[in-house]
Formats: sequence, C-alpha cells, structure tokens
Amino acid sequence: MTVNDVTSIHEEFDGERLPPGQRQTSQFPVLSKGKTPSWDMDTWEFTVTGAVETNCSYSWSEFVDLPSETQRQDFHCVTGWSRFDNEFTGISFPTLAEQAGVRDDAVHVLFGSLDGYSTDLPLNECMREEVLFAFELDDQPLPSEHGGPLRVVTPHKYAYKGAKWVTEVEFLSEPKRGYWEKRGYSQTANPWNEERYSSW
Ligand SMILES: Nc1nc2c(c(=O)[nH]1)N[C@H]1C(S)=C(S)[C@@H](COP(=O)(O)O)O[C@H]1N2
Ligand SMILES: [Mo]
Repeated sequence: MTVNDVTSIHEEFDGERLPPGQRQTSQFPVLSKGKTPSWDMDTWEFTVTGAVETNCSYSWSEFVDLPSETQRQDFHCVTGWSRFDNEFTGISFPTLAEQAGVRDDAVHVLFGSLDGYSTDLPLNECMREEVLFAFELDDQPLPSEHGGPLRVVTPHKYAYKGAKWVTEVEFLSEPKRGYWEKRGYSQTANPWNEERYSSW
C-alpha cells in the first residue's frame, strides 16, 4: 500500500512541524461536544447539496467505492495537543467535489454531522488533497469515538475543522458559522498563525 506522507505541510505555512503553543502527544484524546451518536450502516447516507451541478447521495458501500488513498498526516487540536504520523485512509475532498460538480457561485463549504456538529471552511481551503473523508486510521476502521465510520481531517487547520461522523456536505454561496465558529473559535484556524479565537 502506498502511503502519501503529507507531514511537511507546515513548510507551506512557514512554520515548524509542531505549531506554536502546541505540545506533542502519542495519545489520541477524544474531543466531542457530546456523546458518540449512533447510526445504522444499512441506512447511513452521505449527501452533497447546495451550489453543485448535481445533488448526490451515497450509501456506505457507494461512498467507500470512490477512489481512496492513504496519507500520513499530523493532527493539531486547538486545545494545545498535536499527534504526529496518523495514517488516514479516505476519499479526498477534490475527488468528492468532482463527482458533484461545483458551481461557480460556491465559495464556502459547510460540513454536517450525526451529532448535530457543523463546521465551515472556504472552498479553496477544502480543495486540497490533504482534506480527506477518512474511514480508516492506521489500517483499522476509524474508531467511533474518533468519528467513525467517517470523519473529515484537515491537517492544515486546527482539528475542529474536521467534522467527525460526517454525513452532509453543503456547498455555500456565502460563509456560515459552524458549531465552534458560533462560539468564538476562529473561522480560519491556521495553527502556524495561532488562529484559535475569532477576532470578530
Ligand atoms: N461531529 C463532531 N466533530 C468534531 C467534534 C465534535 O464534537 N463533533 N469535535 C471537534 C474537535 S473540537 C476536535 S479537536 C476534533 C477531535 O477529534 P478526536 O476526538 O478524534 O481527537 O474533532 C472535531 N470534530
Ligand atoms: Mo478541538
């Protein structure tokens, strides 16, 4: 299996591998706003809506049939810990976007989850190969407390930009605030610039 190592992403942001104010941990703490939700794989459905040419909906088997890849990535939580060298397998955001056909008026993306969580990113910050809809971690099905069956990972952003238990992707013609963005966390969330809190 080929693993694409993207742990040098910090160079693009003129930063060290460990972003300022972070400490490295070998643990994988769980950060969820509530309990791990429940779902049924037979009725699990993933939808792509909004500013797209075609609204799409996938069952689990349809979704995991999309072209997938494995990447070695670092993970930075806004509360101050970073976990290096996670091997996530999943479908990249650009691969998914291509299926639906993104319209010209799409500028932002809102991710929605089974626990009611949401988070927003500009479209150009999503259209990167490192933004993965991940269903495996280190060759194992993604543990449910870490967002399995499917979560988003965003190694160029603090990890709250990666929705666990993701089932909805909405392309937007204007920004929306997600769960933490409404509660004062940064819209932009660049770890090398310590964009932890919103200034407006
Ligand atoms: N659906 C959902 N996604 C979520 C969260 C959440 O509460 N619900 N928490 C976010 C936060 S604040 C962080 S730091 C990471 C934590 O991922 P982990 O629990 O796998 O460490 O998930 C993010 N994605
Ligand atoms: Mo977080």
